[in-house]
Amino acid sequence: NTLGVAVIGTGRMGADHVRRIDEVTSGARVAAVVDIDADRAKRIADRIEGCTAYTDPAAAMAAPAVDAVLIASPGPAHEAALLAAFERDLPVLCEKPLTPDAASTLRVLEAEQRLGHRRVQVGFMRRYDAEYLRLKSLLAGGELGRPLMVHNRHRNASTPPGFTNAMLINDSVVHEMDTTRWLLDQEITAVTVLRPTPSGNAPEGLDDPQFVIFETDGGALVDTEINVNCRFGYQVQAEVVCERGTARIGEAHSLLTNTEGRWGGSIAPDFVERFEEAYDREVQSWVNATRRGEVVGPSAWDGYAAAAVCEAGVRAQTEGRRVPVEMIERPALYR
Ligand code: ISE
Repeated sequence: NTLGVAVIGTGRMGADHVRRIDEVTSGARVAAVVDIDADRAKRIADRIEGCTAYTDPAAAMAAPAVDAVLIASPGPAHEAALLAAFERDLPVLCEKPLTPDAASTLRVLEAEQRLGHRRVQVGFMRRYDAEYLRLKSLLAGGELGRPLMVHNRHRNASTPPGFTNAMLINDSVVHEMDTTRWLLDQEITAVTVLRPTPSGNAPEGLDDPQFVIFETDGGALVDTEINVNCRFGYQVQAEVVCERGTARIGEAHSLLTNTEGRWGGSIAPDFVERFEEAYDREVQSWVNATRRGEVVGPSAWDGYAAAAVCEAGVRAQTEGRRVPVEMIERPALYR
């Protein structure tokens, strides 16, 4: 029972997921690709046996060969695709953000609750990164004591054209929102954003870097340096400060060289490379669970919680003050 997957959106992430399912993932095949650019969809479909190109997500989902859906279109297109998948009760892996704001994410939560069972896994891939997994199990084991603070660094070499201050929160810092909730098993209760004088590398209209602070309901403080035009590469690091020690990941010391009086290693250029194995594990885990008839991983509730924190984050950024996070109570389906 090979899982026939429809991949919606063939941009950077979508095209990478098509390659992954075609070449890396076991137990699944790409049965359909969807893109508003018909030529692009067809070019990709033509390279894969038994794969059909579509421009309309709902039409792809209606195809008998399609058993599950991977949504990798731009965020504003997610809600319609999710609701179409629910209509056919198809399992979904949806790239982050689940939807672009808390109100639309709530509509998705309500629709999934009407189905009566979970259908969605959200693509917070850091939860599948080997180093984050080790950090999570170390914290859960309790030997370092209670986490007091987390220091995150989130650096991109550069941003695509049109990247805005709001995207800095919604597309980038959203990952730290999710890893904070997941690592600490706490909810974020308030967000503050501070900004230094922008870097000379910052494109017009973007204040880069920024410094984002979360408070949690467990009394922890979490800071994130978000620095998305650092030029030198893609770097994601986290240090958790606990009562009896600290734990740090993201140093990327898998290969160290000594030469010409210097020591060093290399830095991945982008997230597709840095998190390649995490994406592989994420998609394989989704496929395995789906074939067993189960839903695992970050849920639509996690997508909603992140969206609620994003909303507070964008307000904190524009209003220049500490903004409390407003969230509904966790529905029974997600407990
Ligand atoms: C991008 O959308 C991602 O999800 C990357 O993980 C993040 O590092 C980047 O800043 C975002 O733009």
